[in-house]
This record gives sequence, C-alpha cells and structure tokens, in this order.
Amino acid sequence: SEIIANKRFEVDLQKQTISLEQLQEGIGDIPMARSMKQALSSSSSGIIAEFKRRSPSKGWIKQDACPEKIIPSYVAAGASALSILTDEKFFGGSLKDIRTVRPLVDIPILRKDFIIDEYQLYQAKIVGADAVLLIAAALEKDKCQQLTEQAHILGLEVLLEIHSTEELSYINKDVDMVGINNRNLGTFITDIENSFRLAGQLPQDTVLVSESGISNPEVVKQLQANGFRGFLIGETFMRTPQPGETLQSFIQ
Ligand code: IGP
Repeated sequence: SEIIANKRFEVDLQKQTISLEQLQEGIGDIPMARSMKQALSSSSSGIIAEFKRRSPSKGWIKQDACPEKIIPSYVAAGASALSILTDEKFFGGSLKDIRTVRPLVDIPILRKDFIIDEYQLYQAKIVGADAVLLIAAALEKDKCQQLTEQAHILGLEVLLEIHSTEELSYINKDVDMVGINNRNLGTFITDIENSFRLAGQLPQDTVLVSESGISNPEVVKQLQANGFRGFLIGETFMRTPQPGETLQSFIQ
C-alpha cells in the first residue's frame, strides 16, 4: 500500500543519516522494558490509551496535541499502557513523542508504526518504548517471525495485529500479545464484531487486545466478557477536549 511504500522510503532515508551500528551503540544503557503483557494480565483497566494527532481515514484529530499534557493525564486516569503513533506522514507523530514522555510516566509504551525493518526496532528501543506493533497485513510471515525474534533480543515485547481468519497462521508461541484490529486497513471500515468473531479461534491463553473503533465503556465490558484483556482506544479519547477525562469516564 501507499503507507508501506512511504515507510520503506522513510526508513532508507533515516539509515543514511544514522547507521544501524550507531543506533546499536546508543542502546547500551537503556533501562529494562516494562512488560505490557504483564500490565494487561493483572487486574487493571486494560485500556491502552493511544496518542495520535491524525489518521489517514479521519484527517487531523488534534493537530497541536501536546504529549507532555495528554500522556500523564491518561496515566492518572488509569490507563494500563500507552500507544504512541510515531508515523509522521499519515499520523502526525514522531519518535520524539515517545522520547519526550518516557521520563514522565512509568507504564509500558507501545511504539505504534508500520514496522518493516529491524532498524525501527532499534529506534523504538532507543527512545524508550517497551513494545512494538507488528502488522500481519504488512509483513510476510517469515519477516514477521524474524522481527519478533529480533524484538525479543532487544527486550521489546510484540503485539501482533491481525484482522482476518487467514492471518491466524501468523500466531505462534513467540508472540506476546495478539491484537484483533476492528478496522479493515484497506477500506478503513471498523466493525467491533470482528473481535468477537476471531477471539473464539485463538488459543485460550492468548493475551488478547481489541483494537480500533471502541467508542463506549459498554463495548469494553462486552469485550472483557469475551476474554479480551486489552482495549486499544485512540480517536474516542483524542477527539475530546480532555482525553484523560474521557478515559476516566470509561473506568468508573
Ligand atoms: C486505535 P481508534 O479507532 O480507537 O482510533 O483506533 C488503533 O487501534 C488504531 O490507531 C490502529 C492503527 C493500527 C494505526 C490499529 N492498528 C495500525 C496505525 C497502524
């Protein structure tokens, strides 16, 4: 797709500025990652609060959103983990957003991007992410497995995103968490039923996350009743004047 082509270009460009070797050197004294899998498995809200300024389907949501304000308010309201979009062109984000908030909060941070290359795993680690998203629809199965192994070597957890029955074959014991995306990345249509449909086809002990289009606390309860432990919510929070307060209303 257009997004993946752009991502290849972007990664190649970045490699010319900072080599992989230079990134590797910078990783030396980065503290241990916080486990997102564990954060979702404990009796917490399970809400993975997302920070994004725009999306390809909706355009700008909050163009001048300030991560130093919104992210701590998510944590204070009871988020279990954070998802920060780092894609610049389509989501208006950057790696700097993770770097900026990392010292301010102590719950796990997911680098949300289109990861296609190990270079991006090193970047994630260096800015202080604890987990990365790997999207089955954007990766060949072998590449996905290879990136999963490399992420683990760096101490990063993997949230594998699937959308369809065909992609169930990407799941194996190495994957830490499985995200079922309710949004079809081709058409941008969201359908919560997708989570319910696919959940029953996964191994019992999978740490399951439902992604996209979650618009009210009742849906979270239904998902919980169907075995989901994580709820990745972006637009519903970002669209409101005080995203942290909106998150709070999901918990009470
Ligand atoms: C959040 P929403 O509808 O709550 O804003 O969705 C998240 O699931 C969505 O941003 C997302 C995404 C992705 C973005 C899911 N998978 C892959 C970029 C790439």
